[in-house]
Amino acid sequence: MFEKVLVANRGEIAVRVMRACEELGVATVAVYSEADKDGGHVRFADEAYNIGPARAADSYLDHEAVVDAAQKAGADAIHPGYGFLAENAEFARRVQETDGITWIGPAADSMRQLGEKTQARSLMAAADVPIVPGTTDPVTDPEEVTDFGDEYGYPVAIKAEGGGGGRGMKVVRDESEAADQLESAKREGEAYFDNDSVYLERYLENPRHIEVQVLADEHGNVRHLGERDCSLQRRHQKVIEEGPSPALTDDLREEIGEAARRGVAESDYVNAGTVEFLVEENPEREHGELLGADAEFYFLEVNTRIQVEHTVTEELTGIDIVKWQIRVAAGEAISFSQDDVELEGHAMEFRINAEDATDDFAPAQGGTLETYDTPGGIGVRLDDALRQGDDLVTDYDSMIAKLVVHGGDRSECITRSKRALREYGLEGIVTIVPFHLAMLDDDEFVDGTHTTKYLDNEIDRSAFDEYQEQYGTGTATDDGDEEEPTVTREFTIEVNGKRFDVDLEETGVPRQESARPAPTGGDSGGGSDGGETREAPSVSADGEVVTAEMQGTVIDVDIDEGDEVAAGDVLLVLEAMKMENDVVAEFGGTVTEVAVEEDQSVNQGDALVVLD
Ligand code: MV4
Repeated sequence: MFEKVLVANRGEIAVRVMRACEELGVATVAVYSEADKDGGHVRFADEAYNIGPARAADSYLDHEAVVDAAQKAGADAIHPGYGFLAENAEFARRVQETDGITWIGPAADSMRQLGEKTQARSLMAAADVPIVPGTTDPVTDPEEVTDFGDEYGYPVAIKAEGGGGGRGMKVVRDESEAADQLESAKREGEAYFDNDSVYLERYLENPRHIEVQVLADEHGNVRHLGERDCSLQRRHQKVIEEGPSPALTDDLREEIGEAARRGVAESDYVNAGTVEFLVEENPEREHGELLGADAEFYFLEVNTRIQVEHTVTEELTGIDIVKWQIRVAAGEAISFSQDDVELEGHAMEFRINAEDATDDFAPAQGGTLETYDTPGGIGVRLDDALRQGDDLVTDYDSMIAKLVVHGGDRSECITRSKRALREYGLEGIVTIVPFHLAMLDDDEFVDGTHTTKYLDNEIDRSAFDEYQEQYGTGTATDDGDEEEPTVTREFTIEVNGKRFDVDLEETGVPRQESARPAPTGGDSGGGSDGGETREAPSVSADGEVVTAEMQGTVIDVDIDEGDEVAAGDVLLVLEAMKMENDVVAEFGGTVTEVAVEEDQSVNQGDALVVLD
């Protein structure tokens, strides 16, 4: 077994891998960019190395920087997580060829072979795995497209050889579109994947996305760990994944699982991977009716890495997939048989993205986790790397956590998921938690008849606004009414001996720049003291206004007018949320006005100091 593993990733997956290492008695090394210097994965690791600036290309994607850090740390293995370098065959080879460091993942050659979609299709066909009717050789001429359409019918999918995810696919609805779509697919393939080869498939109008977790070792053992249904996607991004699929009969489930195992056994694939399939949905299928062994399913692609949603399989089987990745890379044999793999109950994973579902899932532009109360209790797992007070890092993807819920069956899983999502106290950053609660009340989703098109083309989005209104957290995104920002404050009140948690909204809190006196009274009946009117501190001096980031009480003023301060100097201390918060100068300058004094209460946005 390894002594020390460097995790070449960030956020929740980095912590996930470190937890597996810790249980195996393996030391952990984190790498971080400037943007992540206060990151949760840095806190979690035994040691951490700065590998560059925020830009991923200069840090998390920098092959040499990662290998250098591993050598500096004396790591004897590298785990890539998902995203970043996880499916980069060139990096896998770079690590494989570095003495003393083992790559935790499939061999570079396997990545390359299965990453080329036509090679993958040929290999699967050889293993008697159904592939979508189409070509396994590239096509170059519009005639080939129209001949295919004449033989198999339209629509026809033109796919980039190097494609995957949501990129590199064009749909030809009739022969008149063939030439343009072929040209476009080749251009996109060249631009995105540096490979203009494209191939054809019959286009499936209503597919479900079913994927099978596989695990293989160097001793010829290949296991499948059941399927996950990832049909709820938005613009090719999965949002809720679950298992087992609510649409499959056990017969069809068994067929698909075995096909995945066969396909992987056909190649010399080693380590964890996922075989993706498209299953043709029956649009007339009623609630409770399942897709049987007569349903058509086809190989789509192989993901040669651990996936975000591996957690669903772990909760269903009790198998720690990441620990097995590490053991297999260290040369160990899989200790369980295929018959030992049993799926219990039902599990769902909710991706907690810092996005505003009422604003077309616009990613949050920033924010601080003022409140971070995590859900718990039976069947509730939270994979994250966050703690209260963390600032949102917006340099990378918007997913900040994964809520994974397990129940005895799908109904209990849904009920428990609603409970856990409502428990999740996330103030200061807008997230899609309200969206998830809306989905758990959506008939199509609850019936399990949604396909990969449902979220993009069919759902009624008005529910998102309603749920965000009721469960919304964090800073409201641009509501267009810049002049009247709203601050929500939580209070606990006691009436006749019974305690109630109430949210009070204060509208018209002064903006950061213009420290106007707060409205006397206003519709919230006053400020933090809940009833009297109060004057917010007002300033008139020239310079930048330093304002309160949160409601609180000034407990220490460290400067006077005329003082020279440098960036980072503490100007005053604000007591809020039972913590002492230093208010520091973000730039050097002269204090031209001090608008507050000790023991004064302030609201979020109130002027504190003016710096010139
Ligand atoms: C398809 C398809 C229908 N027919 N291929 C989307 C990106 C890439 N992973 C393959 N994808 C698809 N390939 C044929 N022959 C529909 C999709 C597709 C899709 C697949 C899985 C999950 C979500 C999807 C969203 C849109 C389209």
